[in-house]
Amino acid sequence: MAGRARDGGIPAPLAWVAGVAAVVLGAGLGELAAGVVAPASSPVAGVGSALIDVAPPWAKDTAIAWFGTADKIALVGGIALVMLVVAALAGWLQARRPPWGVVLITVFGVAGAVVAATRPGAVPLAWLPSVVAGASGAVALWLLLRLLRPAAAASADPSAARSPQVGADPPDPRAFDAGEPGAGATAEGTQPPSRRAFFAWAGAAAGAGVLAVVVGSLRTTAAAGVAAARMALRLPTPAVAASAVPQGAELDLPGLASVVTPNDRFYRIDTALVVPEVNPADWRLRVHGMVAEELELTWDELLALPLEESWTTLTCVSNEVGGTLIGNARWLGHPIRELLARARPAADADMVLSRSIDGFTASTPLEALTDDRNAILAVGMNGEPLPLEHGFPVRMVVPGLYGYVSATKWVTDLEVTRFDRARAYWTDRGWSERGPIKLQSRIDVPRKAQGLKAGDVVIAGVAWHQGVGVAGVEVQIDDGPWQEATLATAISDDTWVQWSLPWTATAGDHLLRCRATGRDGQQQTPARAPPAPDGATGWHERFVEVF
Ligand SMILES: Nc1nc2c(c(=O)[nH]1)N[C@H]1C(S)=C(S)[C@@H](COP(=O)(O)O)O[C@H]1N2
Ligand SMILES: [Mo]
Repeated sequence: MAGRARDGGIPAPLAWVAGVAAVVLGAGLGELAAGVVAPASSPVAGVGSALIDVAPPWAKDTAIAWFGTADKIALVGGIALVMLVVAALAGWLQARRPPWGVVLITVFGVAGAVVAATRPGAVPLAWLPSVVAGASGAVALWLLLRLLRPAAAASADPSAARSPQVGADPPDPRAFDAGEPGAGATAEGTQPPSRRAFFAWAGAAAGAGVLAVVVGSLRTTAAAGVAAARMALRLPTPAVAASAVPQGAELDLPGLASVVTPNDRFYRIDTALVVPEVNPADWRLRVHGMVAEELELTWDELLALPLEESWTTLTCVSNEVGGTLIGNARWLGHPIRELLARARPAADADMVLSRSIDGFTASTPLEALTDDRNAILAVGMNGEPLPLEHGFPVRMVVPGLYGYVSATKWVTDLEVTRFDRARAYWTDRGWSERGPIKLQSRIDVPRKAQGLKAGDVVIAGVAWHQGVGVAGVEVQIDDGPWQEATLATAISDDTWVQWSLPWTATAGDHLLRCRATGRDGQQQTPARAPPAPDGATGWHERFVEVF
């Protein structure tokens, strides 16, 4: 009987409910606080961002392979799930071994605060939302279980409920009434509090938590002055305009990726769980390191420089053969080579380490930024200011290199250095130091689950070899001869190009394959390689069923 008195006799499911309700309230208040302080200081976002940074490369690959660009939603969902499990555990601990449940929640709050405060770019109050979350969760759990204790003790030993001496944590039945939440003590002080009151309070706590999340996210949106600043922007007219999309560049086939990718359909890959909000008025770019002259550039100074437009197809190194982590846009920006010419890099420098406001870094060969390709500090994408998630206000775009070694979004710092002196974000995680984009081609149509009817159809897709250009694409149907597809007109050697081949499809199962040839004569290798460490290779194959 002594053991029963110590654990208060609270059934485990009630303890779990108490834990979950307390943590939902705490997490909700934490998100609300983050809405006021800074979105990136949210406990969930802070822990998520830290997880992204410490995750081993295989975990990142798996996340992208499983969830694609929904990897962040999956991560947040995973964190929420873990939090619920920990919450239930905390409830159970607090019922069985007080005060360890409260301690557990407090420890998580403190850990969250440390993580949030030490993130790159953390605001001074970044620790606050986690402290709010931990403290309110811990207090809520303690109060909720106090509600149950007299009831549990009463059901274990009716006479004991009237004695305040029962249990390690002497409950005061008078303080907790069986009535409505907030009703306070009534005359019937010796009545054991009911579970109804517990459920009402637990429900109220969880409901308040959910409400706080909603209000917190509204606050965040309202506070997004950066989005408003972006909307109000008008970009200068380019000093050098991009070529128009040539006639015949767009085959306009249903299911085929359009030759220009609209901004809202452009793939997004980055480590930023919360999109950094950089106000153009506060933006600065520092150019420093192995240079004769350090530079600092403001937004107004950048816009006053001659801006050039160019077409570049951006590609992610994580793109699998046949994958969709690739897009083509018309970028507006100032050539990085001009800035570097002003800064005058040392003769033995061979790399530029670009850094974003959130601490991400990329190592780009100095040569790729000083030769005559269109390596730019971009401010515009398809005729608009960069969307926030694509690096507003300023990012890098470098034709011919995978994004992880060149396309730094929210860029604020260029350090001229050497490959043997500094390492970039993904290089530290096992990816190749350099990342030239590999020659690739992809079949877009016919689609797998299309329900293709026998007869005349078109096989079509895209091919790319940025910086070099694509000379041709061949298609093989089943194990027949390789047939030359017709290339659409390429916008430039830095963009992908569409291709097509008419096919009289016969009923049955078929295997389609494609391979490209570069303008330099290189043929796309059939050797299959995974994305890590420097980009996938192999031929894209697609099975189709024809009825
Ligand atoms: N600040 C920052 N910039 C970044 C990244 C990042 O994680 N953080 N990811 C890079 C990678 S891996 C790619 S493929 C491109 C993707 O650019 P997009 O999201 O605009 O398509 O951004 C690059 N720039
Ligand atoms: Mo990438």
